[in-house]
Amino acid sequence: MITRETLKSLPADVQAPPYDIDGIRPGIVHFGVGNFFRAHEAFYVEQILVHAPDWAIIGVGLTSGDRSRRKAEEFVKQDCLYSLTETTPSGKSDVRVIGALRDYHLAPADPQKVLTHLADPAIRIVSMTITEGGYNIDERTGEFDLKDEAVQKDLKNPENPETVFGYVVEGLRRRREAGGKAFTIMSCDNLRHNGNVARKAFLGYAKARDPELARWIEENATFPNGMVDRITPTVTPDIARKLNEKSGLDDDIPLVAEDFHQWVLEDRFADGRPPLEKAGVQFVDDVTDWEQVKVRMLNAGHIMLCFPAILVGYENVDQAVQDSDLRRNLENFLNRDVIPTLKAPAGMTLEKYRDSVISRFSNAAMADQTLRIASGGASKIQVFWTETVRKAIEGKRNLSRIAFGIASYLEMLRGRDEKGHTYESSEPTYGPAQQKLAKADDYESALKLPAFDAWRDLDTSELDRKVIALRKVIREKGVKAAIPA
Ligand code: CS2
Repeated sequence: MITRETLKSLPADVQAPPYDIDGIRPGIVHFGVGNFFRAHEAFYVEQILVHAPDWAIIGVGLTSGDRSRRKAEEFVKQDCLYSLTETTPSGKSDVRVIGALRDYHLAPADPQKVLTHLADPAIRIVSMTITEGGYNIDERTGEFDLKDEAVQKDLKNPENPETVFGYVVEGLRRRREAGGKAFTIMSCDNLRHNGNVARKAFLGYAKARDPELARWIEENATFPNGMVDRITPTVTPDIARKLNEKSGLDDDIPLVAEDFHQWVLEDRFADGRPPLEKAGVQFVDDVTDWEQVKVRMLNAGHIMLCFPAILVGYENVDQAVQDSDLRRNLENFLNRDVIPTLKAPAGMTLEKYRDSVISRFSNAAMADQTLRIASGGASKIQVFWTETVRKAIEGKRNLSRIAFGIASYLEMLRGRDEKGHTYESSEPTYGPAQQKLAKADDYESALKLPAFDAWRDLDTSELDRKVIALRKVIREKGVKAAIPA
């Protein structure tokens, strides 16, 4: 366990927070305190607290259950301190203890406590990493899904919410009633136009709750779009042990991430913002081109690599990218399907970006997991591949690589690799009926899964035919035999 006491006698190579930890105060509430948030937003905020001590972060977890409770206990026991090890592809590492997260609440344990923070004028930003699928948008209509059970529950009992939408909107209602200001709602998820998606989601909920409140939120809150980037693996007990061995710390919640990190953000804040430019955040007027490149190359490439890699039996991303067949497929996908239909932001070359992505995937010191990348594949496919798929179908381009990606995803969902090992592929948005489709033996019925909803309005007959044929090849001859030339 590390505590405030530990900060007084850190091992020589471990950096301490560069500010007085008793002198910082919260200005941000963050929903979804996962590893990515801890290695990204918290890492950036950590560096500016020395200049602006009133932007520390209060974390909120929304899920109940044993795992969430254990996580909350671990955070609180360590006074929300944790170590971050940054590793370069050549294996060089740096360790620091991060103190920017100053408190952590499990919302279901004390909803009113969370609402009190959200109503507090000191909180000027509410940020979130709630996953690509967490915004409750129906891909077929593109609208916030009011029929969702949890949303319905919150609408019936809005002052005791359970969803992030319920919390944020109730927090804003209290601020309005007190004559206060709205806060900035800042999504840090890997979505194209994450701010616009958040806007649609929170206003969608607010309109159903109270149209006048929704109008006030629309006029007073802001939803900046941002591109976020840092590969942050899951920390298994084995990785945790190795990290501690190396750092000399005894951290119950250590973290590892690549040395690369990037955050491009629109400068639209409702009530001020931390001077994040001092930590390297790029503020721009329009983030569109940046996020397109990141999502359509890095994230899309990640799943194009990892779905088939899981079938081959690779556990780690660096092993997958060292495999010449899988790497060639990834390069062909980026070179032929993505780059020709993508616009580079000024000053960026897509070929260079591609090379950096491949080098980042090769970072063996992180032991990033193929199953982490594949988890939530249904939402990731829609967010990361849609643009490329739509452009390919509409432009009558070659569909083989996309079909191979989809066929690999569907075969991967069946939970058994080519060596006969079974694994758990997690699809949190699939209910029992969809799980059944995902495990079905035939090659066709899984094409009804919502993973492909975002292009269902197009004529997919050729794509579907190819997917079915490739699934057959994968099952009969192995995934490598199905890789398009
Ligand atoms: C990954 C991301 O889970 C995924 O699909 O592609 O978590 C990726 O590591 C981050 O977006 C990197 O910024």
